[in-house]
Amino acid sequence: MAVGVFDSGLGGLTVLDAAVRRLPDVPFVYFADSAHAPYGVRDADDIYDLTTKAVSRLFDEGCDLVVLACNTASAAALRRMQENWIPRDKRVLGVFVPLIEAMTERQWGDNSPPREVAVNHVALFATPATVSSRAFQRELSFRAIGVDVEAQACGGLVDAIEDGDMILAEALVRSHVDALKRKMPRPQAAILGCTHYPLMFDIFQDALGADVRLFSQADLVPDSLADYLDRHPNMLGSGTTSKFLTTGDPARVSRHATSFLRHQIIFESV
Ligand code: DGN
Repeated sequence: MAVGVFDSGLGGLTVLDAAVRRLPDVPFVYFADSAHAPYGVRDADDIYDLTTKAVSRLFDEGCDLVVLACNTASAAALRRMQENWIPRDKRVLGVFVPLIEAMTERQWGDNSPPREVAVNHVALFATPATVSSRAFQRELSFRAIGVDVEAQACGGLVDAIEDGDMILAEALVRSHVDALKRKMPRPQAAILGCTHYPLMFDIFQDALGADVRLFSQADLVPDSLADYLDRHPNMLGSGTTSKFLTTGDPARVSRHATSFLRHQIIFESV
């Protein structure tokens, strides 16, 4: 049994790549719903339908555990899926909780009441759908009080990264950081709330300034996945090799993924 990793496009590869380095013996199946990307401009029902379809496909591949390496899907679909859709013998994990646990310095699964934390001026950079869902603020409110979150919807950034247009992507990062700073001049920490954005980590850090602590899911999710697998070894088997599926054109997606991660990745059609 492999672990499933889902994203609407290539962004989840930033999480997958780090997870493969952290868990080299675990086989993964990556699903990129490239034909329907970006999700960040779709409505919540649409995102729910597309996400459940993709996750079903990963279940069919034998993945009992699926990571939604997509904040937009985690924000718009995960709670609804957990309420009434996921079969008893399967698990679907999102990418918000590891981020919030790191930011609030909590151990995995610490369900004690919300409390004051060290960082209280936080910038959130995410897709328009993630920002308008306010899912980050909701999850944060279960764990921390008194945190002022200023969110910046980074319109256009996922498209620029998917197209490999790094000049446009850099210009967009700088203009979105400027827009955020007009609303919150001195954030203490910043959250990259989209799995595409770790590819622009250095540009975000440069635009924000070295004193702003930047949290990226590519750094945090692999450790929490390793921790989860330690506690749930039944979610894992052996014997499969990793594979990459896409609803888009596999040649084009493979080309972009390869230049994205700087090593060869070959996608197959779903
Ligand atoms: N990588 C996805 C996320 O984390 O939100 C981007 C989603 C999209 O399609 N815009």
